[in-house]
Amino acid sequence: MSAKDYTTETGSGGELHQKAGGDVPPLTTQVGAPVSDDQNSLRVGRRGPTLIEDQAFREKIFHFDHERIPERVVHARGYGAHGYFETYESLSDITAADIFQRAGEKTEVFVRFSTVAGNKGSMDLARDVRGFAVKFYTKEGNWDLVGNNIPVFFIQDAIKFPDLVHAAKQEPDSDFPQAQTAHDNFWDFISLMPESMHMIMWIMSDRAIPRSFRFMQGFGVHSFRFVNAAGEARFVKFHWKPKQGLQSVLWDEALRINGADPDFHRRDLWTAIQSGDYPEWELGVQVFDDAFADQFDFDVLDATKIIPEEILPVRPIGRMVLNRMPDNFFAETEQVAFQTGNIVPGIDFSEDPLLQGRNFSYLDTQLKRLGSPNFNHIPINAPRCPFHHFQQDGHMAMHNPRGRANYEPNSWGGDQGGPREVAQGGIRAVPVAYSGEKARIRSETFADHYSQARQFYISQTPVEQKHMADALTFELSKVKTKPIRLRMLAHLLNIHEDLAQAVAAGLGVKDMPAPAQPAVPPRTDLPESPALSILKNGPDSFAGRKIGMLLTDGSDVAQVKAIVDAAQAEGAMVQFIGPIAGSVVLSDGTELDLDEMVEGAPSAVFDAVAILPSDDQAEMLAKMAAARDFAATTWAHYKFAAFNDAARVLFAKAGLPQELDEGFIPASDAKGFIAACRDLRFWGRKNAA
Ligand code: HDD
Repeated sequence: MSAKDYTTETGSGGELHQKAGGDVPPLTTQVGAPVSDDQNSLRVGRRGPTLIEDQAFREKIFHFDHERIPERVVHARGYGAHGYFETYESLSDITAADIFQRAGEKTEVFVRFSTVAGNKGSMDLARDVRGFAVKFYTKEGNWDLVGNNIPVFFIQDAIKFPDLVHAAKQEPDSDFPQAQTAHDNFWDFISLMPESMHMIMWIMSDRAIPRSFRFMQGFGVHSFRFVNAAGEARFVKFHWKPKQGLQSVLWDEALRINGADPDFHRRDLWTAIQSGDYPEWELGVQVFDDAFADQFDFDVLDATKIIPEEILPVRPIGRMVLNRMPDNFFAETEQVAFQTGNIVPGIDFSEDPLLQGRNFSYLDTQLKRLGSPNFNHIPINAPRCPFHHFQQDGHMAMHNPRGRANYEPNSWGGDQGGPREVAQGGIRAVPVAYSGEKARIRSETFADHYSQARQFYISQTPVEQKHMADALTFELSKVKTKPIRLRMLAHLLNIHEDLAQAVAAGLGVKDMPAPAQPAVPPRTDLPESPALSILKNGPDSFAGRKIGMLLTDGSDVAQVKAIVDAAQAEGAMVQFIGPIAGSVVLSDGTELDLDEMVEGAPSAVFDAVAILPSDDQAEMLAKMAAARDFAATTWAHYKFAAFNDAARVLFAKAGLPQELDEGFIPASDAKGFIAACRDLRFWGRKNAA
């Protein structure tokens, strides 16, 4: 066989190296010329140099060299999905926004979830805020609600955003650490920015390590305005509530998940949507007028504050269903360009100085990232409604004005004159009256930095409070500069004595610093807000969750089937895990294909587990470190487990107590096991420890 035969005629893939024909389209160059050989560049002689006339080669390498675009300066790592928003009822009395006029109407949406600090290739389970950006393709233009899974922000004024992000990302000399705030620069900055304390409580809570995008809330953060057709304006805050309920992982699980599956959140969304288990969120609003704003304890223009739901309930106004993954990640998820400035008639900004600054940043950044002012010509960014304007030319211009007119006013009229302003409706700023001196100034109504931080802390369950203290201790333990740790403790003292003491104890600080000097005295009279706790707002079903079932050859088919059936009835999913990859032969001789081997699937990637070895294989399983770890971490992470008698051999070797607790349920009670799983974790084990 000649060399050419080897690489071209049969190819290295042998018979699988198909040629075009029938249903298989021809491979072509960018301009459509069919390619005869994509294995060998054009060269002189068998071993000679490559020829520059090989356009197919040059075009291919040229394009490859330019495949990358700059990643987002923040929120670089993200994952998107398509879906729709369905309006519950007409809101015409409070907003003219077309999307909220007709009950039952569906509007196409694209959502991108993200982490903030990590680079594009960083892991999903970083302790971080999650972006929750929604593009609504409404009949009157695209409306982007660019929010987070946390309702407050670190800073009050956009001018501090570059400092915040510089401090949070890798340190500039070493370029580490990646995707985490556990380092000196971040806490140095934060400890000098008391306004960040409320947000710090949220990111040190379990909100910053969600189990999946499907189980987290979203918030528009700022106060915006709704404006009705009569021009009457009210403030509005937006909330997304997952129908799936709230759920987070433990920090130790996050660390393990990052190793076992850095794409855990991506995979979760992908798998759920591809299997038809469409995640759903309800959109709710807090609507209030100037009178409410004036009497509220804090400034509604301050993005470091919430309005507790117990004071102003969230009114559900529609639901969002995500039901389709992008065809192509780059084309859609990477190139989608969200802008806070993208509002539609009936929605307006507020004067929140963070929002005002964002409105500049999001437009500006797209030019850097997408390379042309025509980024809205990319299909994912283009409106679905008709659009007409006189903007033209520029790199990659796909839509240019037709006809003679490319300016207005013009006297051409008719077909030639092009579009004109609308006489009614359209985007109109609410005519809010302002006066004052030009000054770089912060309102004194923004001065209370501790009271709502405390309110968040006292609204958590004891388990959640402990997680916050642990998270702060962990992060500050990575800070090498001792005075920074003390500065943080000084702030914590203004939030809650117990929290400060717990962190000080963890850090081995014996001489507690004096409390930080507050701009205004912190309040201790704000009541608990149960809506702020994850554990107080968990799901009432185990639907959408995942069970890891550890099996061996000879595992009892009836036990397996009973749990699979009960899980399916609940809407939960089961993955089969074995000592090695491939399959196991169950007690009745059926061969069951495995999803994972135990080395590749720690218990941390599951919401609950079933451990069902056969009597014969239990000893063998107990000799495997990964299997012992599987059992030990199931226990350590307070997970529910179904088990059989043979599993006790593994449990003994894994160091589990002989006396198991109610979180470990005999496999014979499959329904009881699934019902218990609705609580997600058996916290009784933690309390007993
Ligand atoms: Fe931002 C991206 C959310 C403050 C500047 N931001 C970005 C994304 C989300 C948020 C979800 C990712 C969008 C996507 O998936 O493409 N950002 C927020 C929230 C904030 C916030 C909820 C406070 C309430 N951001 C903020 C400030 C500034 C920016 C104060 C600048 C002054 N944000 C940006 C940016 C990004 C961005 C640089 C990076 C990539 C992009 O916009 O498209 O413009």
